[in-house]
Amino acid sequence: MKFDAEKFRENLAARLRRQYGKDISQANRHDLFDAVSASVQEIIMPAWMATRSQYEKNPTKQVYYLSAEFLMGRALSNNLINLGIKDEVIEVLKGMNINFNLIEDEEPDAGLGNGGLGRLAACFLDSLATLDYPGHGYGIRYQYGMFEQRIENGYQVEHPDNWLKHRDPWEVKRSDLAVTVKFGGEIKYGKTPDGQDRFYIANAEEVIATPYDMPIVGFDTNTVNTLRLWQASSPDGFDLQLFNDMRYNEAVFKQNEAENVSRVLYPNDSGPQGKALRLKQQYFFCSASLQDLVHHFVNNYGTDFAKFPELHAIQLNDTHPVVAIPELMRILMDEYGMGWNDAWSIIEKTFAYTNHTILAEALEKWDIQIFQSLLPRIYQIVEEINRRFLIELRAKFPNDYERQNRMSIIHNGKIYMAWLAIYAGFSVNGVAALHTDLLKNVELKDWYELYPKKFNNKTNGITQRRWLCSSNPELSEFITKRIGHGWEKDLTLLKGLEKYVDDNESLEELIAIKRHNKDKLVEYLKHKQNEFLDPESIFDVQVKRLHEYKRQLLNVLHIMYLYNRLIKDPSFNPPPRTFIFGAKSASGYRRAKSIIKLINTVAERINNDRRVGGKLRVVFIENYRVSVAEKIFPAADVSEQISTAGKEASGTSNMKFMVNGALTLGTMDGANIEIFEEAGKENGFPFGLSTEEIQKMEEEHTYNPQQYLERNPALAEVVEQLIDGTYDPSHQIFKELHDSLVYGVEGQRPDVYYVLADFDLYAKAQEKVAEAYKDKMSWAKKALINIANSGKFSSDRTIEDYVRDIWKVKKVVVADEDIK
Ligand code: 26Q
Repeated sequence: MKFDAEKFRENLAARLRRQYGKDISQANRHDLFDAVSASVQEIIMPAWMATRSQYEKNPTKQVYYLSAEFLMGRALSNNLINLGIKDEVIEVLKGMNINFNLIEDEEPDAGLGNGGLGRLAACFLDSLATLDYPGHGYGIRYQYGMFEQRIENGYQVEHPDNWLKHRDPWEVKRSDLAVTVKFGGEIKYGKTPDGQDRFYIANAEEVIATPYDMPIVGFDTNTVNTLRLWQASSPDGFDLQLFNDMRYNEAVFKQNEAENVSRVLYPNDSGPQGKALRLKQQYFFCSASLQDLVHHFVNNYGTDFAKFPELHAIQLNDTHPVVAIPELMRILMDEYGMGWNDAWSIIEKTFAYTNHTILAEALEKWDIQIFQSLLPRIYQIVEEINRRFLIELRAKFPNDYERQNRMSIIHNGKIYMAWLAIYAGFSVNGVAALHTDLLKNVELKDWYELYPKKFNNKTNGITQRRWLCSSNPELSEFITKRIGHGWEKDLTLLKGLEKYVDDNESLEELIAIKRHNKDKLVEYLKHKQNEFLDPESIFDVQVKRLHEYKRQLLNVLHIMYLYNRLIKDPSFNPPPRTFIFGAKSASGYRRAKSIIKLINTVAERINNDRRVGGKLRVVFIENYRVSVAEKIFPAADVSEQISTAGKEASGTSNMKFMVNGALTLGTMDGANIEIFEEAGKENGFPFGLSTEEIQKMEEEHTYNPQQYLERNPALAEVVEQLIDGTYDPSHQIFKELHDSLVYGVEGQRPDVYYVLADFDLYAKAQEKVAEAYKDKMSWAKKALINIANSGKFSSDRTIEDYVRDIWKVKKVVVADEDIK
């Protein structure tokens, strides 16, 4: 990318003048962020247009990643890096007396996702564009993204995330491509204007879907793909009659109701789901996206839909967009007059489904009542899909009525969205080797027996452009100094760093870089939270959504145990440690919220106890999100990946820690297994019960947490401290946590996630961490070995796997000459 400094400067000034009526000296930080971003957007535009026209010129297959979540974070720095003009822009701004770092911090995160699944979608888009694959995202333009978390009196309090308060400089509204999505109404059968007999819906509630496009800039390439997000609005606007009658609320009622569809991102609640508005969101963006694809197809190729699967691969990011399957059936049959069999043969070649969870309760099911009244025609189509499926199933397992019932897409009054996806699609994938094995052998065993060839693994990955180039420039320079460039697009080249694992100078430099990144995090927390951390201490970090299966509780109980030891035994002298947490809990997830309160309560106590003498500190980082994650990973020494074995589908923060040189303290779960495999177990701290051991206890009902409490008095003590007044004089706040471990509450077994069973093994692994950290050079060597072997965990590798096995798309290269 050629960069014209003079033109950029002029552009920036012109922007400020036009948009804000200011010159540079009058502009505030936000004005500057907006004008700089708009000027960058202008640089992106020609390549974006050229990419689109290349795709139009080459009728080749494209990938559409349908996802209810895209956790994009900030775009400015990332776009500059991918364009290859970051240093140049910083230079120009410096010349104008503008500090880039301050500008950068003005950008709100696009927090349109909960966690791993949403961030994975964002990493995939980056890799698709970088590798020159025609692949795009389709999702929802939530007006409010992931809530803003504040900690008040140790409790999480949620505030709305009004990320669109100012305009978003990256989006382009495409009113010309708006479509209508229909809800409710009655199914009718009758003649269309041109005399054909079709199903149609009468008296439906109509919602307008308007697309907003964001450019997805590839790294060191001209390819710029598109993330298209749909916004809901009312076709009728507000009611002027009612307004004139001074019935103001009624006047805007319909407008509000339509806009509510894309109002807010739903949390990944652990509790019962099935809210009608959530289903409305899902159908809203799936219907809009498929209408968009079909319109485009018909405009270019006419109505010979047999070609459709040759030009489209649609990846369903979990079950959230599965309603796209019957929606495409509806469009093909009701709007284009296709017969069932022809339409179905298109479906079977087009859709592929990714599963992201092993928790049975998280598999999406919809009440028939809710589904049918909201989407009557879609329900009818799902019934017909199921009728045909059951014929197939009965032929295969004629006498197995149990199985026929279990696998029926509709049973027990509910629609099983995963079943629909597996039956209709041609591919089902898990997101790590262990996860896929568990899908095949446990969770989706019935389905694997029926369709073994559909099942495949695609171990997750992360983009090194954001999680290394952008977030850790010093480590990036360290790498490039030794192995040259190239790793930005082929992370396996990091293997070349192994030459340096015994080079003291390199190890010293690595230590210095880590130290400097820790200093920067210390500085950030000082300003943001008035927290004073010791950068000499071990930074032991657990950042991820708060969930019982992720076992933040195991981490805190161990901290409470260390604290007890420090107080009782003055000769106990481990290296100083800082335990850092960052986590949001779904607003309705009561037990997760008590764990946040517990972390903060323990932190308050320990951090203010002078007897601890700087050996132990606990920090809860408020409002954990992508832009904060970018400051945390580079500063971490220890990566806490301590989920109950078999429960974390993959994990992706584990990979971000690894490329940034943190050592993994983790269970044999999800992608941790593959991380230990790549880096060598001796360069991390694996611990804990295996999936098999847990499965065995589960089957034989032999787990008795009481035994572990009896055998380990120090553990019994910390568990008792949850209710004995040590941390809470009311004895109430942590009672449910206590009882859930010891007795089981609300009909649950005690300690469902084997916290007590793994405690001792975890404490021993933590002792090894402390011991290992004493030898700085040997620690740095392990860190470098981790970095050198992190190549597998680039989302570029993941995308190549999807392309080869599932999507079968070809690269489309945009040449410099194609850009006008
Ligand atoms: C479902 C129904 C109603 C409301 C919300 C939801 C919902 C929303 C989000 C359910 C789940 C999610 C998010 C799940 C998720 O992030 N899963 C993670 O996906 C990562 C990428 O594959 C994995 O690495 C993680 O292991 C997995 O937990």
